[in-house]
Amino acid sequence: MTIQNTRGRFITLEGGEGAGKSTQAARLESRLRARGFEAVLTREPGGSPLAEQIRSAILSGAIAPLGPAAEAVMFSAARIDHLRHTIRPALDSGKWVICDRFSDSTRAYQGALGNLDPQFLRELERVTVGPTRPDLTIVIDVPAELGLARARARSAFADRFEAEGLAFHEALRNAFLDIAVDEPRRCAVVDGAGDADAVSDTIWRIVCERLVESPEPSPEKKAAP
Ligand code: Z5A
Repeated sequence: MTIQNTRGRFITLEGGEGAGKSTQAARLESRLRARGFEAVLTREPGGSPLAEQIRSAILSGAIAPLGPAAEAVMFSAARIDHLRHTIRPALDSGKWVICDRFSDSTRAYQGALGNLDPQFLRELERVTVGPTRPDLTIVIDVPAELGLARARARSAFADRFEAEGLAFHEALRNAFLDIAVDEPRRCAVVDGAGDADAVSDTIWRIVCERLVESPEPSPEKKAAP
């Protein structure tokens, strides 16, 4: 199978808690590397030294009392540093970037669930991300109960968002599915409830199909937000 590699590709993985994003991001990176592609695996919030410091502040819950607008600004500040120091340099040198969460998480967590003004979020995303939009976003979809059970089995400690109740996580799931419906050329929804090998095979098939046969940026990417 031939994958065009004239420039770096930017793939993001999104979804609720315990969907399997980190597991699948690592597998995708391995598959790309095994085929000779240079790939960078990174995450949000974080992915650069300053962004990792901001991550600690947000996930500790220290920012939460300031409300969702302040959290959105903090995630965006981390994203600006991450884009500047990690994502753009990698893409510019022809590497593939696999990012565990990106701006759709701000849209879902702070936007949909925080009830922020959509115009404010669109403008924040525009100044934060600029033209560096994902070529492909994999939304890993699992029932909220399953995702939470996986997250809790992995760690007894619940961070800022894991501590929210089931209704929050069901609404979160719907927010990610809505994003995928709005931008079908950029997004692909993958059922994450199966075993990790099967999910990985599905993601790999989508990456090959979308990035081999449609090497140009999608219309949504050119136009958004
Ligand atoms: N956040 C935000 O609000 N706004 C933003 O703009 C951004 C983020 C960027 C970051 O937390 C938090 O920040 C996040 C959103 C918010 N909310 N929380 N909490 P994080 O980085 O610490 O964690 P996360 O991004 O939410 O990921 P996660 O919940 O840790 O899960 P995951 O990456 O989707 O899953 P995983 O680590 O790959 O797997 C979880 C467990 O399930 C693990 O034990 C695996 O071995 C197991 N697993 C994975 N796949 C399978 C399958 N297929 N079958 C069975 N078991 C599996």
